[in-house]
Amino acid sequence: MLKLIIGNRAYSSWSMRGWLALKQSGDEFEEFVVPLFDAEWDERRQGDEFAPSLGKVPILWDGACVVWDSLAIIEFLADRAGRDKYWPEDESARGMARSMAAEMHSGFSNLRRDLPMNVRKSFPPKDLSDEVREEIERILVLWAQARARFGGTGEFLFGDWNAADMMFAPVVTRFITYGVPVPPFAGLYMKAVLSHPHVAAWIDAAQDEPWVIEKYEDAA
Ligand SMILES: N[C@@H](CCC(=O)N[C@@H](CS)C(=O)NCC(=O)O)C(=O)O
Repeated sequence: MLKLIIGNRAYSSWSMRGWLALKQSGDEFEEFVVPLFDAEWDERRQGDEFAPSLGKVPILWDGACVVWDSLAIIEFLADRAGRDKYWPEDESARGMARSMAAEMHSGFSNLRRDLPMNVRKSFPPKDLSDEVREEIERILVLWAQARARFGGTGEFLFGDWNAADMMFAPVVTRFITYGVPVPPFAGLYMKAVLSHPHVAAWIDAAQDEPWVIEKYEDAA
């Protein structure tokens, strides 16, 4: 059976993406949650199961085959479960969806650093640096363009729920956690993401986790 190793649901945004991708496949899988940065973290990451990614999660094992890194997991599962479950059928839409997923994967480092994911918390809106503001503006432009060009009658970026939405789901939760103001179209999109059953299940399960990482519990 497929096995997915993830970090805490409360804080691990890359794990959330990998887990959403695996849920989308419809395949059964075992999951192992490892508490990020706990007392055994350094020792655990030396273990064979973690070695291929140098300890970073998510990691997907399929028998002896191992795939790490959220975007690689999406592509591996798209090959296995069917591309249409992950990417739009239309070529132009697919090109844009892949580009947006890749830009999320390689970019927005200021946003990721200054607004770490914590799906259990909501803080009062805080002052944002110019760099973070620019990244938020870029995300909103991408969302608006995808919705306008390819959203059709669906609720998601490209109409139906797909890999681009999975990549941006932790951005949606960050916007909620830090009270980032968004235009109405984005508010509707974010509501749809949070209502998606897989996203809702992830956030729900995070509430019961025992682990707390203090540095992510303070909005300062
Ligand atoms: N590019 C990787 C990033 C993976 C990553 O940095 N995961 C974090 C958890 S969200 C992690 O394992 N951090 C622990 C560490 O860096 O030691 C991906 O897309 O999966």
